[in-house]
Amino acid sequence: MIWKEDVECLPICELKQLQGDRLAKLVKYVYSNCKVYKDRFDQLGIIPESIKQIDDIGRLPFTTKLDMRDHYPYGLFSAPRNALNEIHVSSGTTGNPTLVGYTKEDLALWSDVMARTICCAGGHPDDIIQIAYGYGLFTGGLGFHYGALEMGLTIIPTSSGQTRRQIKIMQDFQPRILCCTPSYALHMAEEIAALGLDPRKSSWEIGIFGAEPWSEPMRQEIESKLGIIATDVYGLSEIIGPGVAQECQYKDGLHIYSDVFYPEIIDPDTGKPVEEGQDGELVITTLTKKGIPLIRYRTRDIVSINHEKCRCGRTSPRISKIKGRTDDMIIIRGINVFPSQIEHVLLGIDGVEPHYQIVIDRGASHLDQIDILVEMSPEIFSDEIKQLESLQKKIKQEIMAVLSVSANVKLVEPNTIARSEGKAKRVIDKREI
Ligand code: DLL
Repeated sequence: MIWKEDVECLPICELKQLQGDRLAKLVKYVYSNCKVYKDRFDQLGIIPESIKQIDDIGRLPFTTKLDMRDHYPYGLFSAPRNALNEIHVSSGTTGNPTLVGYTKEDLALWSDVMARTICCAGGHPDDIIQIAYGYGLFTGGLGFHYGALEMGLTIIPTSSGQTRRQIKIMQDFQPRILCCTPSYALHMAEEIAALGLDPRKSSWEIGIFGAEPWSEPMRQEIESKLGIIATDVYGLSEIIGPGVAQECQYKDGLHIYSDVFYPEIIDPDTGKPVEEGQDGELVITTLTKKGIPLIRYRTRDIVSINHEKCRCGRTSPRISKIKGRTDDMIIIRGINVFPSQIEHVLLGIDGVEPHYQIVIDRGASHLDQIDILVEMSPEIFSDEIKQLESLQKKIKQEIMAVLSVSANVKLVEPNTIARSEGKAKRVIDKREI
C-alpha cells in the first residue's frame, strides 16, 4: 500500500515541476518573513523572483547548524512565535540546543510524511503500533504518533524504557509494528529471552528502526532474533524529525519525500554536487514548511542517492543507509553528543586534566555503553580513595545533567592517556555498525 500514491509515484518531470514551483514560493516566503534569510539574499544579490525552477537551487546559500545556534531561539523562524503549535529541541550541540517549531500546517505535513513512512514500512490502518521512541522533547515518539493517528492505527504510546513493561504490553495487546532505535530492539529481544520466552514468537512483524546508525549485519541480527522485518527510518529534528526517508519492503535504499524535502548530495569540502551514486553530504531544502523552513540545510550525514524508480512503484529518489557524518557527533542510545560537550563538562570540574578519552562499545546487552577515561591532576591523584570516589561521582552526575547520558567514569593516573601530535583521538568507537 502506498499512502499518497499521487505524489509518491509522480512521473519525474511532474515532480520536478512541483519542486520548482514550491521552491519559488519558499524563497519569496523566507525573504519576506525571516530577516536572517533576507539579509543573506540581499548580501548575495539574490532576487527572490529570479528563482523559478528547481535547478536554480544551486544559486542559494547553504544553511548550517551554526546558523541555527547563532539565531537561537527564534531568529531563523519565518512564522511568528504565536503561530507555533509545538516546539521540540534536539540535543547535540555545544551550548544551546537546536530549537525547532511546528505551525499547524507543519504538524499536518509531519502527520502526512509519517503516515507515508509507516505505510512504506508495510503498515496498514488496521494495525496496532507500539511506539517505543522517546516522546519528551525528542521528535521520535510524537512524529510516529502523528503518522499513526493520520493513518488510523491503534497506538500504544509506550515511549522508551521500562523494557519489561514494553514486553508485557506486547504480549497483552499484540502490536504488529514496533518503532524504536535498532539497539533498543536488540535489547528487547534479549530481555524477552531472559524471561524464558522465545523472541521470535513476539507479535511484532515489522520494525521501524532509526535515529542512530546501524549496519546490515545488525539488521540481520535483529531480524533473526525477533523474527521481524526490520526497516530503516531516517530523519532529523531540523528538517521535521522522523519522516524524511524510509525503506520500503525491498530495503534497497530509503525513499526520501523529495516533493517536500528536496535532497542534494554535495562534496562537503567544495559544496559542489557529487556524481550520481557517489557518497557525499546530504543537503535538504524543506519546500513547504512554514514555521522554520530551511534552505539547503547541511545535515552532515553522508549518503549516496539513487534516482531510479523503485520496484515498489515509488518514483521518489532513494538515499543509502547513513554511512557516517562529516562532523564528530556521536550518537549514544539515540542521544546526540559532541565530544566537545563532554570536554566542556570535564574541564569545569576541579582536579581534572584536559586529557580524556571516550570509549563507546555495545556490550552483551547490545546497548551503547560509554566509558570516559579522565586523567586526574597529580594533586588529586594523591588524595584519599574517598575523595576520588566523590570526584568520579560528581563527573558522572554532571555528564548526566548536561547530556542526559549515563556514562561510566574511570579516573586514570596522570600522564596515562596517549598524547597526540596531530588531532587528539578523543573518541574510540568500538561498536560494529
Ligand atoms: O533522530 C529523528 C528520528 C527519530 C529519526 C526517530 C528516526 C527515528 P535528531 O535527534 O535530530 O533526530 O538526530 C538526527 O540522527 O542527522 C543522523 O545523524 C542520525 N540518524 C537519524 N536517523 C538515522 C538512521 C532524529 N536511520 C541525526 N541511520 C541525523 C543513521 C540516523 N543515522
